[in-house]
Amino acid sequence: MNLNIEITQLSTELDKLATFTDAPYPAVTRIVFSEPDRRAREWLRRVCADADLDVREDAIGNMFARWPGSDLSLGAIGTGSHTDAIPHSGRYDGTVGVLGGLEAIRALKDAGFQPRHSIELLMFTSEEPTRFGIGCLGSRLLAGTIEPSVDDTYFDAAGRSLREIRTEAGFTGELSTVPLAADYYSAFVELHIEQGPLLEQRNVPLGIVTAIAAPASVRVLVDGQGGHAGAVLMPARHDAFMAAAEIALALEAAAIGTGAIDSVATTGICELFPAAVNSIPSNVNMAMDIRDIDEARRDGMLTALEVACANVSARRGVTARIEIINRDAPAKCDPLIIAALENACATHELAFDSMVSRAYHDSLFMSRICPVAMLFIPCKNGVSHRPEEYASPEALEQGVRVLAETLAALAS
Ligand code: HGY
Ligand code: MN
Ligand code: MN
Repeated sequence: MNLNIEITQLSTELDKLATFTDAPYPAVTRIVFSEPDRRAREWLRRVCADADLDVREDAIGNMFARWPGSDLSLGAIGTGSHTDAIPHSGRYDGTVGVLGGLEAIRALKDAGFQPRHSIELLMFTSEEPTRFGIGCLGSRLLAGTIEPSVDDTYFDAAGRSLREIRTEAGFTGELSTVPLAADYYSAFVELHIEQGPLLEQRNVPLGIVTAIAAPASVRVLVDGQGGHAGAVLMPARHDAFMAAAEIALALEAAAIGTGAIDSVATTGICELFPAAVNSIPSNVNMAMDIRDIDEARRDGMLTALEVACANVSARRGVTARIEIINRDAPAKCDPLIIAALENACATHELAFDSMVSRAYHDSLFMSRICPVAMLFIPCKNGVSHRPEEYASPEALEQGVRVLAETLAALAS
């Protein structure tokens, strides 16, 4: 299909979206339901309405912009991603899938394409775990993989509940209305930056994702004995931080020890109490991110963490509790959608690599209710979650073009 991708307009929109931020240029911070997030949502509603799409939002703030097809009895073809951004990050993570998806739809409309299946653009609420400690909140609720009761059990760092915060942002329906019927979508395709260096290193313009890694995140709460940094002698100490440090190192050893390159583990949060230089830490709160494309290996790392907590607790006279925040299965991408992406690449004579996604995405949870696949574009030096994050206009154009071609094939 002869598609005209308006890359200048897309780049302008990506730059506009980046102005909704709590961090100074060029960084982006857009935490879910914060002021920048709410202004970004308002802007995105307008931009979707300007493209003559039917826009609605659900009780958690997932946004749906629909291009009705000729046969409304068919499951829609979904595309989209997220616009929330972790602190001091970049302007392409997630937004490429939302605004690139919108541009793909506009290009199809301009080319006179008539979809049989409706095509629907999604902007998922809270893909990042920043505010509530768990990622993909909007897509998890859409897929029914977490209970609506999280409305009153998820709290942000200020102790405010999800219900209170989302209601204040104007989303007042019940979360029980969010889950979608299994046949609501017949396919979902997400365009995203690779967030890794492989495509750029191999000089390949596109990546077709075959599987998405299985993420788990846990809290480890260590309780020891505090005391005076000078008066308590070493043999008498039950230092919570030294125990926590051993546990964190044990987790790293477990990830390296699987021998598989897909095993990764990170201790991303470590809060000491009372956090005074001359006071032995009495309590430590850690949060750990554990992933692998192979679920059994991922669970092996969780078991190793449990063993380390028990051994270190016994030896150091502390207690270490593990709280599982999430422990998700991986996703296999759908062969038919992968084939449609491959055909679209061939149509436009664009090379691609087949690859796994080590980052999780909303597609991971959409895979619980419909067939999914993802299309990656390169990002400079593989950098993401940092202000230097960058995707070139050429990479964007190629990604949007193949996405549009794929959506047309799936919606015909
Ligand atoms: O952490 C992730 O994989 C995603 O970028 N939120
Ligand atoms: Mn991210
Ligand atoms: Mn993302």
